[in-house]
Amino acid sequence: MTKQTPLNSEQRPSGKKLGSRILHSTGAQITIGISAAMLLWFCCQIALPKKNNSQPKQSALPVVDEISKIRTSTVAFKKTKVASNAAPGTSPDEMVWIPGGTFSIGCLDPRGIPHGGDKPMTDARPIHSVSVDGFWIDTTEVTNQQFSKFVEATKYVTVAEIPPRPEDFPGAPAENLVAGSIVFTPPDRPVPLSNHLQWWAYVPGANWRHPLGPESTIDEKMDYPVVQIAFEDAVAYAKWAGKRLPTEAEWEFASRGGLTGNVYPWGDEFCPNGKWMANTWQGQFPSQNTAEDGFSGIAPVRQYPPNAYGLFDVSGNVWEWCADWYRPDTYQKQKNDELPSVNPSGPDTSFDPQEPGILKRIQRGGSFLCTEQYCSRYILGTRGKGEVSSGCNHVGFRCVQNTR
Ligand SMILES: [Ca+2]
Ligand SMILES: [Ca+2]
Repeated sequence: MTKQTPLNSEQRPSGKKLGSRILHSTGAQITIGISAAMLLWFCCQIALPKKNNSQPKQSALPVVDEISKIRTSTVAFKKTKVASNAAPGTSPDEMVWIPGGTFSIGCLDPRGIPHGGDKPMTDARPIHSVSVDGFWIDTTEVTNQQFSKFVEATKYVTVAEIPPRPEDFPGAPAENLVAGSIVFTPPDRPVPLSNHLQWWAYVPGANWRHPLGPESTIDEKMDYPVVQIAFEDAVAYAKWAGKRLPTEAEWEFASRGGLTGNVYPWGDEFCPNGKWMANTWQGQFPSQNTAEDGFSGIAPVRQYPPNAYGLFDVSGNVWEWCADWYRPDTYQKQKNDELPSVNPSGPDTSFDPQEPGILKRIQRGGSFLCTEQYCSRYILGTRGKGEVSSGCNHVGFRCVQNTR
């Protein structure tokens, strides 16, 4: 077991360990089997793997604590240079052309700014220059309607719909090897934010068709983003659609809308002129959701103003898978020229010191569960991460495409 500090929003449950523990648990309710001892959480997310993954070779991390350096530094964001690449043809349906260019990726320590939260976001530094070529990007998160067409055409079965295999969880009681996924289950009273078990549960039968469990449905929610999607599910959809997942550099370039160092996709103020710009969380997390922004859960796409590139919901609503493996030192390596900074695709291994051995890809933008009390990753430049085999009811994706 990884050494664990008191749980906080920088931590998330170990996918493999959580899955293993759940599946090994006994008793009528599978969620009882989750215990804090094997949880490592990150932001508002949780993980359940389909199978044991082999861990890529890991390299040592530099000791980086540059918070004070960043705060006192004049180094920040160099002006974004948007390329003049014309779109190579007419836009594919519901996509927009991003001409690419050079921009400063990452974020400053957001602590102290309104809605900035209490996390230093050290893995989003050093801020450094990155260049990306032009690409098309979906204007919205992939919707249930879009994903339904994919499933109808291919008969694709998502990870959450497949029962865990006994060989992947040796010794687990057969009755625990049931298909399902992770669902936000808020307590009815305030709870310390140190124990994520109080608002997450593994729900048998939860999947993209039934995001909150077997009784839930998407029948009237075709314009909502699809959720309960593992990384490989998103990749399969993208391939079918002739698209791919964005790199985190592409995602961030597009989300900044041509601006420089903006805190949010729309600018630097969370609610300019009192207007809600994204679906996040208001109230005391996780028990009180005042939904002042209009939605207590996921919103249909396009309910808030788009950014300057016409992208909706890049911050908030649902997290969005990106193609890159997660490592906390990716940006340092890019800055050091140990990794490319032109069309960067991230490291070739995954490593999260909070959960060594768990394979994670990048997720971006935060979700309807994000709040400065717990996870402020609606702030641009911040980086999320998710265990690759895990879905959740606040994780979705959008796609990119290079040419028509
Ligand atoms: Ca909301
Ligand atoms: Ca989003």
